[in-house]
Amino acid sequence: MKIGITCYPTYGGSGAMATELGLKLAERGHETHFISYAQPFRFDGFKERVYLHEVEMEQYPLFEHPPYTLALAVAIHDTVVREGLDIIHVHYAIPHATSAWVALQMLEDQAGPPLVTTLHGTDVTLVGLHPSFHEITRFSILRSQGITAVSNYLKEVTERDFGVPEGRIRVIPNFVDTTRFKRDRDPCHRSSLAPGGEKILMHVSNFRPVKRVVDIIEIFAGIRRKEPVRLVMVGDGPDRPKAAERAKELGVAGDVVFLGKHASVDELLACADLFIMTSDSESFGLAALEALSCGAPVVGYRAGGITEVVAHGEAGYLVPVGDIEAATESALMLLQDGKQWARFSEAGRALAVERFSVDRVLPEYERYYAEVRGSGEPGVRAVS
Ligand code: GMT
Repeated sequence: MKIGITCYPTYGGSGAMATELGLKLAERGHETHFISYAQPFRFDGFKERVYLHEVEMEQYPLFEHPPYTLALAVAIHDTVVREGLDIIHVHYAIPHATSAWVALQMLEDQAGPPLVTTLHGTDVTLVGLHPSFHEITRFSILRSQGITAVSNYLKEVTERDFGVPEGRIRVIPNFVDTTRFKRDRDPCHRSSLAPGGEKILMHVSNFRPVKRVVDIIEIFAGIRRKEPVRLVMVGDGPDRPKAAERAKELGVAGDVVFLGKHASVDELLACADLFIMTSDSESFGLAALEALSCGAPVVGYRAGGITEVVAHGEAGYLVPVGDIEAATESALMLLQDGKQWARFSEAGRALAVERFSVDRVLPEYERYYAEVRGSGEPGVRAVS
């Protein structure tokens, strides 16, 4: 199959997942065409059957906000025509589902490939709810021949808040490459991240307000009082300065490392003893899954779809949003009890392998593509 994939190339779960999916599909013999405004951050090096079509955008002084949505529509349209795509798969509804719909309309009487939209999170739970986006997001989701959501939670929220009829959304969870995301890698960065042999607490995100990274610093300070531990913060975003400032105020800045954005998080997660995720909303929590695959138990807030990923009391602990004390205690319990830690570490790895591995999830996408393609409606005309 020739598959067109549109995603945000920037640091974030939806772009990471879309890229991993495209690369894995190519490994399985499909042809992947990424259509994006830059090279997706997890796509490096030459890969057979993988192509990148960059969205060209003309700068013009009149445009304070260049119309990216239109430029993307043209890029998708041109790629469909030139490459003869069998399917278009867009990740994150805004504005990708809309651009793809416009692209297919531009084909006029020609039959176009079906459009699959994967909902990832804030496209539905936050940004998509804003009055300036709600109606167009709803329209574009419903015009997609296939709609997937990364968790049951996200499916239910979409049905409720966007009036998507039951049965139209297929839940296909995110997946992890368990051969790459694993413990005990060589070379290991443990000695440079924790030169004193301390335990390593790790967080990976884009540091947006939804991630509540300041809470992580407070939880860490509580743990640090009782255990020799270092905090490794991977990623970057608007709340990084606030987190750094809080670390200084609490006197723990010396034990907090802000690494910035890293594409190879697998190398870093392989050294984590504990992963921490304090989002107040999380449709899935891809970074938590990648940590579990590396044998790092997860401590986090019980928010949205993360409960479908982290088995509470088996592979980690999920506490109420904002309960810094409970998160601190849970983390300490795991760090101080080697036997419990080993049990949780093993259970998390098993969960990743059995439920979320490439071999388990990728065929679900292949089957769904086949289903959507066989649905009879060529191109864009299918309506809810
Ligand atoms: O929705 C977002 O915040 C953006 C997106 C991203 O690109 O980082 O994250 C979402 O998609 C990920 C991949 O499916 C999920 O693992 C994250 O849980 C989800 N983020 C939120 O729901 C906050």
